[in-house]
Amino acid sequence: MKKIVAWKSLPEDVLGYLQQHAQVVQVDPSRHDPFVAALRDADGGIGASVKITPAMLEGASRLKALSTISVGYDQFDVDDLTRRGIVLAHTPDVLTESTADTVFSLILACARRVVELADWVRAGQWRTSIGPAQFGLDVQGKTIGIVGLGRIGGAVARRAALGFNMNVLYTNRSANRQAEQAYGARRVELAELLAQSDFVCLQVPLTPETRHLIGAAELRSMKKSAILINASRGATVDEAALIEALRNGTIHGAGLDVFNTEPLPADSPLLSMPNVVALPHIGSATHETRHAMALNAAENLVAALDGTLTTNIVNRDVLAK
Ligand code: 8YV
Repeated sequence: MKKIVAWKSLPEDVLGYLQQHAQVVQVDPSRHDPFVAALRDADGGIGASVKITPAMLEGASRLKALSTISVGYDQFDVDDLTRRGIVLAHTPDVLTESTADTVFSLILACARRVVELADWVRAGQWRTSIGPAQFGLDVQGKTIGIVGLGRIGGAVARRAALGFNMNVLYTNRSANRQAEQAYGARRVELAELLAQSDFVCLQVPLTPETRHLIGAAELRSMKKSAILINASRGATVDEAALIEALRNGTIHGAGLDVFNTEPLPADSPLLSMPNVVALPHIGSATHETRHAMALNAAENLVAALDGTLTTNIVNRDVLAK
């Protein structure tokens, strides 16, 4: 029987499904040596949120497939996996809508100061009817700039255009005709997007090209009234430059679901800024979506080990080997 290593706990039914196809060994990824030993003895692996380095795969000669319970795959060295002939599968699609909801939660929370004012009420500060000191900014009718108009970016664009009557600008490697037709989205250069947008949403994967895509110069080129939303990966933004920009009013605020270091250290200056909404990387984190992701990843893994997987493959080149 094939052997699968799981480095994240799985819903019972998903574990049951995997056990119909293989022996499943659950490991605690914080215990490095037993984890690596288990990978050496496995045909496949499934998990999320842990860096899998080439060194960890030395000697894992049976390993044929890894399946991440995420759409992002920046925890893996894809070229190294391809060289080793290991298929990497991921879970796009199933998390698109719930992640776009998280992005919109951040947009609304920042613009209408939801977290700050809820804290203010809880602290017993609401003593007379509110005035301009508690007012926020409109979302409807404003301009949203989406950096990376893939699946999740497209779902954000739909909410923005059809739900909030917003103008949609975007950057992307290729034109997204569907979003242009359905949501009036306009493809522009990053400089124009940053200069024109009231809300700048980062929806790019983390790659060497997107690391620190938004730094001090980009923040300076945004409107003073702009709000930056990041639910992609922390490292797409130069966090030190962002802290500076938020401190000195270069931009108005930020809604962040992702950070340089996660969990966000308790002494991060971001946590003491009223113009920041910080979430604990909840992008896809609903009961329904996380279950769908685990099942999708398990099905991907079983099919990859059978040699029948045709979708959700990160490194297609490996199949040509
Ligand atoms: C989580 C995510 O990080 O899918 C992604 O890329 O960012 C998230 O959904 C997590 O890995 C889910 O287990």
